Amino acid sequence: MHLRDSVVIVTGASRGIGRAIADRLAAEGSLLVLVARSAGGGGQGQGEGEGDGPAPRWVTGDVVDPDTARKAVAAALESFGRLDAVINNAGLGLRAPVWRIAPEDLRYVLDVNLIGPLNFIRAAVPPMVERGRGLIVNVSSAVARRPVPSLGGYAATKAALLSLSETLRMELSGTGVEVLSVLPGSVETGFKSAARGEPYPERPGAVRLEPTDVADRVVRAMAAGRREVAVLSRSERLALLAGRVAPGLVEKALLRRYGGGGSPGDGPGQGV
Ligand code: NJP
Repeated sequence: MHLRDSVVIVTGASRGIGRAIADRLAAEGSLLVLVARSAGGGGQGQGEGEGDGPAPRWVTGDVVDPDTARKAVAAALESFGRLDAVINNAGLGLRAPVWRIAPEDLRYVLDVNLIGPLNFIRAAVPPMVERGRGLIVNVSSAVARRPVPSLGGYAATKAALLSLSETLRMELSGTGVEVLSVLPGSVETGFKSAARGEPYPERPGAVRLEPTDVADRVVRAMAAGRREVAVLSRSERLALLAGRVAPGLVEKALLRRYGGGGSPGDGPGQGV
């Protein structure tokens, strides 16, 4: 897709990866409708950074509420006359061994990570199909494909989103509407402090991606018409590769690193 003058909705644009994507798209000349419960910190960013086009439209609301998606699509059509892409990026973490997950936490995170994107898909796909073009981008996670101790509940929500995303891509073939699934590894954002469940332990020295790394790859994948992009650090790529050759060894290494949560010494923050 051509990014200049394309009209793009980005959810979860107030900080982190969504904000970096909005900035990158603004620099490419895209016209933005940005969504979050808060409209971000102001100043540079949120699509206002380097672009010379009109200011982005903000829709403040919860992605779990279908009205937020309807308002965002209406804002795109009213302000810019069309809608080219939706980036379902808003999401929430959940950290706990599976047997300690509080059902209400998983239900809430599933709502944000799955029903949120579904609301935007339901609102955006009909006008896109009618126009014969469009792109839906769903930000899932690398853990949707690679189980990691204490991230089973979160991974389940992102695997559900990935499944929805891949099915939608097949269903829309021939309509001109494309679907891109994004699978990031660990990224340096406020994600861990916002997460439900048990606190993430400090891991000093851990190598994480920057939100701008993910934004660059997502925007390039959008322009290139890719159907999937995994954005991983070098060590994550190596672990994924090793997991194919020696799955047992990689599981043991993951258990050593993250803890299994199955013994008294394996409580939150231990074994990492
Ligand atoms: O997270 P964070 P990231 N309704 O917490 C918004 C996935 N991912 O940028 O509403 C509407 O910095 C929130 O804004 P606000 C991850 O699952 C990440 O790291 O004002 N908006 C903020 O703008 C997620 O899908 C990592 O609080 C809601 C944004 O979402 C995406 O990447 C690894 C909302 C969250 O910003 C972006 O995450 C991975 C709601 N109910 C996948 N709830 C990683 N960081 O390591 C939240 O594999 N937001």
